[in-house]
Amino acid sequence: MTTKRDSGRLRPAALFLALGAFLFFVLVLPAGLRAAAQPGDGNVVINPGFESGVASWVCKTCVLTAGAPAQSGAAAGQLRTTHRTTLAQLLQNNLPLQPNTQYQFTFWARSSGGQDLRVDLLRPTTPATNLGLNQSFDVTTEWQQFTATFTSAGINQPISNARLRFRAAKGKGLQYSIDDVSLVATGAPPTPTATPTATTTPPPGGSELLVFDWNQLVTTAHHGFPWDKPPAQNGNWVTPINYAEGTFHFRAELRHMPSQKDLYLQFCIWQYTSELETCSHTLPETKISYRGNTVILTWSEAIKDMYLKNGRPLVWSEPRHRNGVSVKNSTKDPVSDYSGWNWNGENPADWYPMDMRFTVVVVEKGKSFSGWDNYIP
Ligand SMILES: [Ca+2]
Repeated sequence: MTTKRDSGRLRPAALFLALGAFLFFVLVLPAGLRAAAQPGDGNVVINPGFESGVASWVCKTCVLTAGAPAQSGAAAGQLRTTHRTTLAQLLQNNLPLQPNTQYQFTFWARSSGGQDLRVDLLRPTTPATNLGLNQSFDVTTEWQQFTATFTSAGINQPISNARLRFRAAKGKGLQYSIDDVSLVATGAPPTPTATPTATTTPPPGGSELLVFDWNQLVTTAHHGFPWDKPPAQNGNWVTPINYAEGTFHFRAELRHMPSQKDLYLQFCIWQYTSELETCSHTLPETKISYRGNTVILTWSEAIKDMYLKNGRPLVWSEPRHRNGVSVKNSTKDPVSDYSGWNWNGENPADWYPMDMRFTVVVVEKGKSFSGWDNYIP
């Protein structure tokens, strides 16, 4: 039914496969293809090398095609300006961005007459907010790689609607080639602001605990299991307050992911490493249908009703090992490369980075929940 296999342990077979894949990438694939073929390297730009045509890119006052000459792979973005005075713009919208985080931005470009490019990153509000990048690059007739390092600015929480914008020089019929666009966080995002307990107003009677509050990107480096080890709330849940027979309240806020999917976010707690495991159920009403806009879903489940691995309950008076979320696809298989799952047939680049907030509150046995307003400002 739920997490069938031990999700925390990498089996020898999986290690062997991973090593094989690594050697394949390093020894067999030529360097040009390698750059284009690595999904999930933390790059938040979709279709960064124009190998999927012009998908996810928008051209204003210009014509955009994908084709030769390419810096890597089979294609680059080929942009031709179409107006004498209005600057052409190449855009990618709805990028996730963390606040106050160091990013590295790189791309390859050339232009037919050595005309330059200006690149900025903005939030398309009215007025627009610059997000820390606004720079002109000295493009020439030869392919060159350009790099800018910046710290994201102008926001104080993660957003999923950043806009990357290339602006061409003035002139009609200018020809640019752009390839391998990359925007990668190189610094750790700030600690989620809503860390358990400290900033939260205690509810009447003190019968609730903020158990888990993931509020950042989930990348392939999380292997489909963003978790918290050891758990933030790791005390005795039997006495003096009986949370063990209480209820978990879940709130999922999925802000952005690279493609439109139906999915489930399942909350699990593991104990004694992975010997004991309990998980919320992936019921039809907990299905999240991401169609490009933020989805917020709340639900609850009594702890005693949750799935138990091998039917064995956790020992709630003792500390737990970790808790976290299992990202599952529409057939309820983990989108993970742990345990030899190999992403269960999914392309990890369609899933990660996933910008989400997942919050869990436990309510004492017999008490009612004070509501999400106490936790989500
Ligand atoms: Ca390319």
